[in-house]
Amino acid sequence: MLFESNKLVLKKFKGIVFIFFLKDFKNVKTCGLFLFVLQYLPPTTVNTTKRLADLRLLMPAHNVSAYIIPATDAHLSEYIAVRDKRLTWITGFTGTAGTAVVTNTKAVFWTDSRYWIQAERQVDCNWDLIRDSYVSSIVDWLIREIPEEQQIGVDPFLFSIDTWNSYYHPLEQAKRTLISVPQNLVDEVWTERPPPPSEAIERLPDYVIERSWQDKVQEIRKQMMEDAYKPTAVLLSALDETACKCVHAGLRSRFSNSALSDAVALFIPLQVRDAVAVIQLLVWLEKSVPKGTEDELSAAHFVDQKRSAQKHFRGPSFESISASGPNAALAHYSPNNETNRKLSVDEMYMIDSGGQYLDGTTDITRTVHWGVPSDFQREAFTRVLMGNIDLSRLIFPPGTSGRNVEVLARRALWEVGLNYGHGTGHGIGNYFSVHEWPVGFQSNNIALQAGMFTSIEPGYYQENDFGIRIEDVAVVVKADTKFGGKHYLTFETVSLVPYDRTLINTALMSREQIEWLDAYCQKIRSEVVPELVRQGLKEEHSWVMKHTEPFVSGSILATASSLTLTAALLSSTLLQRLLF
Ligand SMILES: [Mn+2]
Repeated sequence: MLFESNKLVLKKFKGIVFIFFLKDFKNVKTCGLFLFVLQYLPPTTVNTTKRLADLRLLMPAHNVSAYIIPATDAHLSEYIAVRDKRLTWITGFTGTAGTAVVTNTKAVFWTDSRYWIQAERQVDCNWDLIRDSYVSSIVDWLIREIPEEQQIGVDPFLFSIDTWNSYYHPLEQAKRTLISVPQNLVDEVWTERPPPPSEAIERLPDYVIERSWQDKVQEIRKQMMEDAYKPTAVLLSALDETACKCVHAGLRSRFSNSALSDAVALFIPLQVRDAVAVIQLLVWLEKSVPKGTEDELSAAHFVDQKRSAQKHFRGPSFESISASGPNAALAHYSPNNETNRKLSVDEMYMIDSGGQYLDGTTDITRTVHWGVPSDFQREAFTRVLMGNIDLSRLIFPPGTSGRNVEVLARRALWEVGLNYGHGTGHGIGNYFSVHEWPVGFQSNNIALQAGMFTSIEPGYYQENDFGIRIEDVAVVVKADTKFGGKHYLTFETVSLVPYDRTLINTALMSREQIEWLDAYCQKIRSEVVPELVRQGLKEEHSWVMKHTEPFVSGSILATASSLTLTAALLSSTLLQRLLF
């Protein structure tokens, strides 16, 4: 981290470097490394002094020397109501992942690499940031700080049994006790805690429901009877689980809306409609960025507007990551008024966004450069793309878990000593949670099965400079293999937006990778172009044709199929009516 290397410079030169420090790091806090260095807090931090003092006053009555505050709610949701954002209230941190521990003298906050810089911008000097997110790191810290025989408290409603066990056992071995404090101590001191959400519960229309709730309950009962343990009841606590399995309607929260059965057939047209909105954004930015009129917020707003014009749109699936230059190096940055950056032809730009539609959920990231990228930027982008392609085109036997194959998304980067500090993909719901467990590439995800939707999203982040991520949604499908191995699987990429060619160096890529890329471009032409034509988007149509030209020069196959396709399109009376 540059922040840390700068500390070293400060030690050597003291006063002289102080000026640079404030200039370069005005958006992250400095908490007085030396007596003469003034404490600097960015405007994005929250003063937590009184909140912590109030919480500490309550701890002796419950006989706890430390109190653990996780980021989730009683349903263990990812996106939670403001009323449940206890971690945000006590720390000032607004990201979706992290854990805080408060003792009588210390307040410490753990989060993963996606959020390190955001935490430095939001959390004040009462807090120490630990750049780690593993429970083992928190347990080790507790054992160092809390004497033997003392107790550590948690709200039992905010911990799964697994998480409870991962704290309880190592603490017990070290003679410290994890205890359940049913009354949430943050709630006790949170005087202006907002009321529960009051949005209406929405029932999905019948035309997007494939199976009734009665069918789903019947299916669960069947599984219970077949199970070796013969359970007499199944507990469903997650909001999306209960909404999908039981009542075919869900609680509307800000980002995840309602419920739907698996409607794969409806998903492809959805991805076409979503691609139209993202393509409109890219075309518009290509024209307006050189004029210097647009910034991260206006771009995020534009794509939301374009999505909202598409059929069945219900809202964004998460807050868009619209990030230019160094802001994109923060993998999960979202712009606000303090950090908003003007878009420029001299910087790379990343847009990670998605929509909730009645017939599905989308999540896509594209990284672009409107000027001349450096050789390093081009190589890093190309290697991220190679990783995306290598994983996407993999054929694998049934029973394969995502964690066993995700290395393919990193190989091209590892080869040159580069990497990324986040997961490679997550399950994605169907008009549901945009990060849907248990599908994905993490160690606790289940084996991949046909019909599962997952994101594939390798990246590369160069701190204080730029960030790259290429994210597509892919569905697991049956694969054709030469020797017909039974039930082999592969991915089919369903996101349909061209990758920025300015950043692709095909000299680095294998023939197979380029062929995959060409086939993907053809798929965009055959699936998205008719919809652009239908929606009367001429400029977007020619932009897509230009950005999906075959890479393999003189490739008879690719040229022939693009000609056939163009001819087929030209013969369409609809197209003729719109274009001529
Ligand atoms: Mn994603």
